[in-house]
Amino acid sequence: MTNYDETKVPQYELPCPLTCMDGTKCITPEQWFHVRRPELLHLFSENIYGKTPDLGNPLRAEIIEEGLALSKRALRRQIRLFFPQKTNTTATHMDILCYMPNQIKSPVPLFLGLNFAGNHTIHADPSILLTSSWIDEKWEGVVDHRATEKSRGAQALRWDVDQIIERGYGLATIYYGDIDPDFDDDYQNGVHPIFYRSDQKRPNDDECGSIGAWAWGLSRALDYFHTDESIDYSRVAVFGHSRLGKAALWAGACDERFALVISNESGCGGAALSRRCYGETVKSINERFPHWFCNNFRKFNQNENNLPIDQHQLIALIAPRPIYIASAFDDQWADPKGEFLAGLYADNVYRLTSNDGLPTKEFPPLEQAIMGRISYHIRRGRHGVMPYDWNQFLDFSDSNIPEINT
Ligand code: GTR
Repeated sequence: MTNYDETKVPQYELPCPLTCMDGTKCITPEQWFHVRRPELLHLFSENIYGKTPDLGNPLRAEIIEEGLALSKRALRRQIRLFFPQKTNTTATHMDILCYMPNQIKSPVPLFLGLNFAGNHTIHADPSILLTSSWIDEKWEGVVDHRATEKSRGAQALRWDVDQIIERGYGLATIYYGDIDPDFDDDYQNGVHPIFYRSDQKRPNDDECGSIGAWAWGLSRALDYFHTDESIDYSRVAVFGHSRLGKAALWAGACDERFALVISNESGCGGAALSRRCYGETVKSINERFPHWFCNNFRKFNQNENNLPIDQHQLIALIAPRPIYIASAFDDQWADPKGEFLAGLYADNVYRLTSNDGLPTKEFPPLEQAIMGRISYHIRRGRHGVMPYDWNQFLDFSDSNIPEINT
C-alpha cells in the first residue's frame, strides 16, 4: 500500500553528508572534496546507480544538419555522436538537437536535457530528424514502437524553446532511447553491450542500469560541447524531468563539468529521500523498473534504513554548483516534501563549499519559489513540466550562471 500519510512516515535517521566513514567530520572544503565526496560517489555507484565504465575517447561527432529556425531567431544544429561498435551492439548513435540564439554571437550558455519520445517531439520544426530508435507506444504518433510524422511537436508544451532562446540560452536535447531503450531486456540493447568486457553478458550487480547509461550519454554530449565554439562549455546546465530528472541528478553528481543542475519531479531514486517511504518506494520502483538501477539497489527494498546513503547526499554531491529542485502538488507519488528535505539536508555541504545554500528551513507555500544556491518550488498541478517551471529555471539560471564563469 502506498503511503500518502505524513503521520505514517517511519522514524528515520539520515546519514550525515559531512561525516566521513572513519567518523571524522569535514570542517574544510578540502576534506569534503578529497575525502567525503569520493566516498559518497563510490557508495552511490555501488549501491544505487551502478558504476559506469570510462571508455576513454570522446565519441566521434558529425554535424548532420544545420539551418535557421524559429523565424530565424535560432540556429538549429543536429549532431550525431557515434558509439564505439562491437559485434553484439545494436545501438549505433545518439543525435543531439541544438537550438542556439541567432542574435548572440558569443558562445552561449545552454540547457541540456534528455527527452522521452524523440527530438522531433520537442518542437513542431519539420527539419528535426525523426529517431529510428525504439519508442514507447504510449506516446502520441508512435506506431510499432517507431516515430511517425504525427508525433512532431507532441511534447512541445514541456519545452519552452522560444522563451529559452529569447532569454539568451541555447537548448540541447537527446532522445533517451537512442542511449538505452526504456524497457527491461536484461541489458542486451542500448549502450550496455558496449560497456561489457569480452566475456560479459550483462552488468554485474554493482554496474550501471539504464539511469547510469542515460547519465553517461549526457556526459558524452558535454564532451562534444567542448568542441563546439558556439556553446559555452563552462556554462552547461543539465535538466531532467521525472526518470530523466534522476538521470540529470546522477549526471550532475558524477560529472563536475556540469555548471548547474535542475531536477523536475524526479522523486524516488532522484531528489526524494528514500527513508521517508512516502509515495513511490525503493521496492515499488525496483519492481516496476528493474532495469533502472543497479541490482544492488534491490537489497534495500523495504530495507531503506540499511542504505549507507540517502538522496540528500546525492544533492550534496552537486555542491557547490547551483541546484534547483522542483515538485508539483498533485505529484505526491514523487514525495514533494521528501524532495524539499533532500535539498535542506544538503545545505551543510553547500554552506561549507560555497557559503550559500537553501534560504529556508520551512516547506514553502505553493508557487513561492525559494531561490538560493539550492532552490526549490512546489507548483500547483500534476506531474509534468509547465511554463511555471521553466520561468523559475530561467530566473534561477540568470542569477546563478554568470557567477559560475567568474
Ligand atoms: C513513474 C515512476 C517515477 C517517475 C515517472 C516518470 O512511473 O514511478 O519514478 O520516474 O514514472 O518518469 O514519468
